[in-house]
Amino acid sequence: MVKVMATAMALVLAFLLAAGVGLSEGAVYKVGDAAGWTIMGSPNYTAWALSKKFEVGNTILFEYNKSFHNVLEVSKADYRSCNAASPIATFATGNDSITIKTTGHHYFICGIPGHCGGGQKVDIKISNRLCLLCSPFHLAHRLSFRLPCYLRSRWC
Ligand SMILES: *[C@@H]1O[C@H](CO)[C@@H](O)[C@H](O)[C@H]1NC(C)=O
Ligand SMILES: *[C@@H]1O[C@H](CO)[C@@H](O)[C@H](O)[C@H]1NC(C)=O
Ligand SMILES: *[C@@H]1O[C@H](CO)[C@@H](O)[C@H](O)[C@H]1NC(C)=O
Ligand SMILES: [Cu+2]
Repeated sequence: MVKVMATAMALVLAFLLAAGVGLSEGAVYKVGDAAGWTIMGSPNYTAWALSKKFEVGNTILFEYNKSFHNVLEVSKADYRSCNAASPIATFATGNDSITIKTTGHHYFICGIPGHCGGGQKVDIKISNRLCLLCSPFHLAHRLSFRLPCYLRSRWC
């Protein structure tokens, strides 16, 4: 009996993991929401990023007028100092979709002189603590269970 229950629980957990991962994978976040990637109105991209719960597999969309801006993925040091001279990757189409494949910080700045210093920079952070647990909590959250929601906010 105990064995049957353990097997059933393992199956449920496996289902939740699979479903949770599947749900989060397709999400697209447009940087700055309606404002997009700009210096007009000085959007606070730090506050924007903090308001999201990014997960591996999410897509970050930078929408901007390419006559005035670009997107450089940079190191932490270059993000801090707004150094545009040695980017890890450069995007310049004006409509760049970047899928985040790893946990940790992903730093992006605008490479046009003065823009990063003026705040056109964003730190996309994907937490790596107890990652496997996040997916079922994510699903449970969508299904409106309150307790997993609390646990998730503490652990993920
Ligand atoms: C942007 O938002 C962050 C987080 O809320 C805050 O710490 C920071 O002071 C804000 N920056 C500006 C320039 O308002
Ligand atoms: C970008 O800005 C230039 C100059 O204001 C304008 O002519 C052009 O139409 C804009 N492009 C887009 C895609 O908004
Ligand atoms: C940007 O690309 C997305 C698809 O990746 C598309 O839905 C959207 O309309 C595009 N926006 C512009 C301004 O071209
Ligand atoms: Cu710019």
